Amino acid sequence: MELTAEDRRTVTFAAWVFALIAVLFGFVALWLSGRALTRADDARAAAELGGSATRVSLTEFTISPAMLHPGTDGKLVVVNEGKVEHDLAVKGTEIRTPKLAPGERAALDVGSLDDGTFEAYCTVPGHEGAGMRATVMVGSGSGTSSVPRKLSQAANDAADRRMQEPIDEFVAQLTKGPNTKGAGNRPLPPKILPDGTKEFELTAEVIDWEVSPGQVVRAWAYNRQVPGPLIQVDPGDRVRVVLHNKLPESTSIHFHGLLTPNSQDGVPGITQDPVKPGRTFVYEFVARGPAVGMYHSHHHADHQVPDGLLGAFLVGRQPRPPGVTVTREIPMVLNDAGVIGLTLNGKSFPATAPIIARRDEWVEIHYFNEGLQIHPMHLHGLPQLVVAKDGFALPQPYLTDTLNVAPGERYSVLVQATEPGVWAFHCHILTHAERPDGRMFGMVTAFIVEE
Ligand SMILES: [Cu+2]
Repeated sequence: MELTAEDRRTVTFAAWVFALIAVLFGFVALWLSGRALTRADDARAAAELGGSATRVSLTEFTISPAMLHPGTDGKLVVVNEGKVEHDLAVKGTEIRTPKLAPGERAALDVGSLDDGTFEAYCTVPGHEGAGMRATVMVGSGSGTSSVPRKLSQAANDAADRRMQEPIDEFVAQLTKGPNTKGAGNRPLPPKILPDGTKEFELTAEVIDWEVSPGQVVRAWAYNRQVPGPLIQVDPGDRVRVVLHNKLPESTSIHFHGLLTPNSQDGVPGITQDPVKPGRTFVYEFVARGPAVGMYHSHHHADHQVPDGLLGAFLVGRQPRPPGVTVTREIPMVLNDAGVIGLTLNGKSFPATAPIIARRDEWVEIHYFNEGLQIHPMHLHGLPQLVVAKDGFALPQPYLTDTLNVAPGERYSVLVQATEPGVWAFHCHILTHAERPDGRMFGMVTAFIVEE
């Protein structure tokens, strides 16, 4: 086959493009291997200079990172990656590296510092003013290790007392009542219409909501509560949900986990128009079940739902194993985002409500994950018998002590209050349950078994 001049130009051009791509790949490979070497170097230096030391880079005129967390050995590896001499010193102490020439490195032992934050800087005149400042964080709050390097007994006792405070506040609820204003999941009685339809009115508006004692946020709520009111109907009931939008933006309600006609699915742009501020929209369907559903916004849902537009919707009840009599059904709505944050039923510990049961009583807990993260819900002392997933009864219920609940999922578990005592009940992603200073918050409550 003969190539025309046009063909040849195309072939030449294609060859050039290939060559260029090959060269680019070559550069990327070189750059990557260079980086890998630098890292290997750093790891070796860190090992030589002391275990898990954290690397600090000095350049003109920054110290990077700006927050320095010493390794578990109390050391920082300081590297001068600039073009002139630098050093690193901790203000108000004798702790400093020698003057480092470009390319030199040294270990800085800050292990003698007490817990807390300290200013670090380069002592070369003018360099601190030009920006070579950083903070050294020792002990609690350190990203490297929450185990303080050095703590006096008094400081340890003070930390223990600090950690006891929210627990005392939680326990005081048993005698003094809730320590925050407002509670969600309050059962919403229906208005029975002449044809037997159960009508529920939901008003969406922005309200003040006390998440934990003194922490008031601007929540997006149904009927002035987070979670919204608990809706319970029976299979076969005709249901009417009247939504009044008093929010500053459009909204809708999606009945998650309930089987509704498509037109009632509540997805603006797909099954309906957005419900504009000031407008009312009516949803109608026949409840099918049993079902463990949720109702929540499906418009700007990324913020409207975690900000509070969420609630539990139960149809009928899950089948129970033979011989088990459940005395109470407890909705447990999990959230982790928006203004409400890490919460159980719209409250963060110590404002969460304890579950109190008499010995040998069976309670049913329905988890609803309305958040953006997974939550392994761990109950101490009392096994959880998982009987339904997303409202579908399991052919073979199973026992567990930690149940992973993903966003959108619902699990129904039965718990028998066999062992008296106060049993911790919390999400086992520990940063969802404890602050960096050790105080419990967020997704923590207690299951209390009384004699
Ligand atoms: Cu969690």
